[in-house]
Amino acid sequence: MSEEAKKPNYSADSIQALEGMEHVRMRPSMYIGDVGVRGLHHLVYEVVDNSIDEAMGGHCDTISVTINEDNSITTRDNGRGIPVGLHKKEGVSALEVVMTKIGAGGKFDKDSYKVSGGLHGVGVSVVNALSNHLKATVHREGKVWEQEYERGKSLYPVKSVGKSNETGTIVTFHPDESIFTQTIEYSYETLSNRMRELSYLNKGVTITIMDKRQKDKDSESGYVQESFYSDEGLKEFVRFLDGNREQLIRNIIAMEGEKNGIPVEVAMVYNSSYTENLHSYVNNINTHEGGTHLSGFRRGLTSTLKKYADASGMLDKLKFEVQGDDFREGLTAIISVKVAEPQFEGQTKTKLGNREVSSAVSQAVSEMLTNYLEENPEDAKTIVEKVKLAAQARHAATKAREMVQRKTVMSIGGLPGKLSDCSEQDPALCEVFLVEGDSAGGTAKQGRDRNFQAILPLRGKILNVEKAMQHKVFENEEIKNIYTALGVTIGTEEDSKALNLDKLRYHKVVIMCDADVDGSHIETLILTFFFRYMRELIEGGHVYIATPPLYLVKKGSKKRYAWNDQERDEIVESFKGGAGIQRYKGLGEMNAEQLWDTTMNPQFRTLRQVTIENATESDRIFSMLMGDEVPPRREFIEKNAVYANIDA
Ligand code: 0RA
Repeated sequence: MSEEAKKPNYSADSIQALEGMEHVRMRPSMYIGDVGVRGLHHLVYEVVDNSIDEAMGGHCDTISVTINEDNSITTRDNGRGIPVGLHKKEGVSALEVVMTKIGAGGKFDKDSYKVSGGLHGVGVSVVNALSNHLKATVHREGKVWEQEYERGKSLYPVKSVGKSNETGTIVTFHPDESIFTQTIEYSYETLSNRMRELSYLNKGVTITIMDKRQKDKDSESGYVQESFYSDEGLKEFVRFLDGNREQLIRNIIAMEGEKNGIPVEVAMVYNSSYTENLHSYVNNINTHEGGTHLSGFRRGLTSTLKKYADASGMLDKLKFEVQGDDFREGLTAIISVKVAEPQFEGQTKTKLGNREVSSAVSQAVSEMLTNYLEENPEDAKTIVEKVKLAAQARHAATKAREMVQRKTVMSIGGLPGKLSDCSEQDPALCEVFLVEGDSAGGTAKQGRDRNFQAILPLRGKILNVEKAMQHKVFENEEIKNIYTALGVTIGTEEDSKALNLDKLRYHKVVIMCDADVDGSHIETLILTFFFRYMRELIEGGHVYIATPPLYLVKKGSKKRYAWNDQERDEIVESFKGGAGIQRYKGLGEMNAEQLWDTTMNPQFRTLRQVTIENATESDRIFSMLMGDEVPPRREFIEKNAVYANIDA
């Protein structure tokens, strides 16, 4: 299909509204990304985006989102309300046009920063098309107006149902099960995280979320609910993100203003960790792949700090050059820009392409930092010291990193001795299992299909990269083995830490651990490593978690596996008494054939794909989890990753 045909149709007098709406139902992924968990939640963001737009225009300060008992969603705002008057060209109410015409959803005024690319900003009509029922209620012009729809088709003309001296829009929609076949169950956690994020990104707006499926007798409404309001915006966001880290300077450095007509907001702080922690947003959308605003930030930061450090003479004794990433060790920063016509590029369309944004951000950051350094000489000294230490550590790590690289570049001979490789040569067809422990590794090796499945046993607990300096990470034996086995190299011309996946040897990397506390911990450690050092691997959809069964239920020659207690009980019941239950405490308790049948055979296994739902939140949680305590991994997983059940 041509690029043109993939885009939603934005031209005003194009094919009929109906056809547009039907196209959304026919090809929903083109409009909302996918029809899984992500797309389902995207419907809510789409409506809330419109409310946020009202807030950004200064017309709205309160937004609420309610998950109803039946998984329908109600959003409310006190904005101007969707116009209800006659839309001359279409001959129906503007509300009906906004709700039923693809691409007409946008504002009629141009002073808002409505997103026109990426996945957001496709319009409420898309939500309408993908809902089996939607009701819009508008308070405007002294009245309450209403219209309902089924699968995007209006059931009656817009009608007035009462009086009101307020303004605002209320939308209740129920996602269509025939579109969202995987699930229509909303995650409170996911929505709540996004609402918190939005409140930091749009200070002064109160955003409330309520879950009518969950009772809470201590809350005002009797249901689980939270309310977010941020007075200081990004400053508070940075404070929240770094809540589990040790702050190195007295204040959070922040600026807000307009440069070359582009609204720019930045907040940053240094902490005692070794990780760089940058998050960037364009029109409230997290730009995972970065782009011009992020490179502008980096440039401004490097040049300003370098200038200051050089002038201070503190780096005079250093025998090598300080590099860009030295300035970012232990840095947590958020960059948020508003761009009228953003161009999104990259694999996931989350990389900002607009050239003019780079210098705007760079200038803003230079001004902000120059001021701060001048006014806070002690903090300035702390920062330069930190940069110096980072440079020295990097220098020490270079050797270790080169070892990893050199090994990886080598052909078969360089593969780790512990790797049992597969015979297939096409990476797209190959899988590697990272297996906890040598004994389970042995079983997996016997049980696998050696044509396309490779096994890499990992000894015990791998290094906690969250607490280790870079050179320790690259010196770690198990981690070196992972790099080498996967064929992943580090460092490009642009960025010494960037990942190179061109030579990735397996398109599926499966973490296979025991279903016990230790197994969970190891799984978390491996995920932390991937998140910090191979994030692109996760983003590319290459990381999976195997799900070994918890029980074997046996009666005579009848055998069935169960993955949870409920399944176990159902099987026991179906066997009508006399069944024996074996609880698998580890992979090692299964023989090769059982492991193949239940966990490795693509025909019967369930792999859970690891995706990063919210990088900012994941970051915070990894820093917390891998700090000094090791809380249960279950909790962490639920919060951090969306697992798509795939039977691949
Ligand atoms: C079109 C035009 C105007 C506002 C909106 C749509 C609007 C849409 C949504 C969706 C949820 N809440 C919303 N609030 C407003 C401009 C209205 C005017 O010019 O008065």
